[in-house]
Amino acid sequence: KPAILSYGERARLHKSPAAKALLEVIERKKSNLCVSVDVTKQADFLKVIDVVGPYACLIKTHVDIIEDFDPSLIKNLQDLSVKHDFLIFEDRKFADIGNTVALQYSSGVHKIASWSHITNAHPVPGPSIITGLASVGKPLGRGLLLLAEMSTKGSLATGSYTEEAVRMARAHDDFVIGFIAQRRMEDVGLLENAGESEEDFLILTPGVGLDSKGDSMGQQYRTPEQVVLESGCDVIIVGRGIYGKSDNVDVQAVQSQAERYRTAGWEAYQKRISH
Ligand code: 5IU
Repeated sequence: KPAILSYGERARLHKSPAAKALLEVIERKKSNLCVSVDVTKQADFLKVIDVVGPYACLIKTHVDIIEDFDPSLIKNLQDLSVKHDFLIFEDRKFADIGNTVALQYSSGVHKIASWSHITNAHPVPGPSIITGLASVGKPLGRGLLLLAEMSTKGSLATGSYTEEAVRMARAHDDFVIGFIAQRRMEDVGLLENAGESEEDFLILTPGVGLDSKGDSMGQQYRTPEQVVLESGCDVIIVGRGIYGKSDNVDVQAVQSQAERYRTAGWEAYQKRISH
């Protein structure tokens, strides 16, 4: 089995500008923590991001849940991304035909492609969803993650669905930089020369929590150690475990949780590469 490369080594080898930038920031900040900020007011959104920014390589957004959205939010988000040195991932989960997703990605109120370094898509429509999104995102140096698995109870993204997602990504690795998944995908989808090819898909993993096993709506949590060390994932995605209850942002608590998850994620990675 080949040795596990460090994030920094992978950054040097990667051909995708988006993947390279993410791997570089992970190495530079010693953080494989992506903070998911699912809050509904601009002020809370920016406050949480300003507090967690120093500890995160990536901030994951759902821009469509912000009820007082206006375009200044994007400018403020971009300013925070420069101030704290993180990338932006709009968790849009595109799922329509190529022509429609290209419009949803480029246009509308949110113009996601103009500010989000990374976005994601369900593979359910087939490869045309990738070519549709790539027509907009590739010229901008963006990267796409395919949803190969989900963290929720009863997810249908398993077995041959996950395998087909991996095959689709392999056929479009000029734009697909990785997967939302719960484990590494090297052995999925029958790669004949597993471990010998130059492919390097990033695995970003939601459903991460240190104090809870799940919520009342089907979410399931695993610890950073299970996700990074045991399952070999690259980036932990943490939401409520860090920002808690969004209606009352406690800056001290949010900061200490961000620090705690960042440390847990990085220690799990250091154990993984030293094995
Ligand atoms: N998310 C998941 N599971 C998945 C996928 C996305 O939780 O399989 I794909 C999103 C949903 C939410 C964040 O925005 O990741 C997790 O938030 P919490 O850490 O608060 O559960």
